[in-house]
Amino acid sequence: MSAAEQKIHPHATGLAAKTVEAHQEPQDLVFYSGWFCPYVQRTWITLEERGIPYQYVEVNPYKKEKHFLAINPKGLVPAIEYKGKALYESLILCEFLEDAYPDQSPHVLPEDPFERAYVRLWVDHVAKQIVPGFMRTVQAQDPEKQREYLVEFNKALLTLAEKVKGPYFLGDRFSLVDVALAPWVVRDYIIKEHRGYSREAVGGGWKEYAEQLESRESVRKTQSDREHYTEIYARYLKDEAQSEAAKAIRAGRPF
Ligand SMILES: N[C@@H](CCC(=O)N[C@@H](CS)C(=O)NCC(=O)O)C(=O)O
Repeated sequence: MSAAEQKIHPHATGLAAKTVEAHQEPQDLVFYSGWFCPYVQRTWITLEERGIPYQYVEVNPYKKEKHFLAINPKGLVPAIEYKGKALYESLILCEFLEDAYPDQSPHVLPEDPFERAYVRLWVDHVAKQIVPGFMRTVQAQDPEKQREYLVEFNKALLTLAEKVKGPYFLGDRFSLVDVALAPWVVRDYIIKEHRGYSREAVGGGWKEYAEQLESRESVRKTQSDREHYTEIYARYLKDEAQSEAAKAIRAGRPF
């Protein structure tokens, strides 16, 4: 791991810093987070949406510290400890929070089995098409490749946008599809500034939907100041990042 990655800004800023401050007390659920991480933000949004009590612990996953590897052997954030037992992987954590706190409303998964499966189907689209599409567009260095990946990324967004009932994916109800996607929507200014992306160009009402996601309270409350994300993405834009995700994208491996 590069020295630069080990020296990322040490803590959340902006609105996220206030949320961190409000979650310092010990709880059954310890949330191991990295303020900068979009995968973390999924789990964090779910915790905030559902009003689940949690203790926030900041980790720099690039340091691969022993105490953290004991919680997540992959050394990735997010991870949690729930009553002393450890779990990780952002979407699995979001689903775990549904199962472990069944009486806590609201839920991000509907009750109806068809609707639940339908949500998972579109979460899968976000995970397999949209997120890798974003990363490929950011990391590509050849201008022709950048354009090609941007076209593919826009197509993946439009496919989803056409299914949005509005204001959120399922209509009035905020669901796991919105949760899974929102962290990349709030980071899309990076490809707007550097890769020619525009929300308008996607079509299908994408711009309106993206605006709903970024203004949701749980999304805003888990967001740090832009300048610190910009530092991190500068390495991705030069394809110099050494994170597991960056290496997988470079090698064309699924992540
Ligand atoms: N598939 C994982 C991805 C988590 C992930 O890649 N987290 C990054 C931070 S954004 C990390 O911990 N990186 C450390 C590394 O790559 O060594 C999830 O959904 O939770």
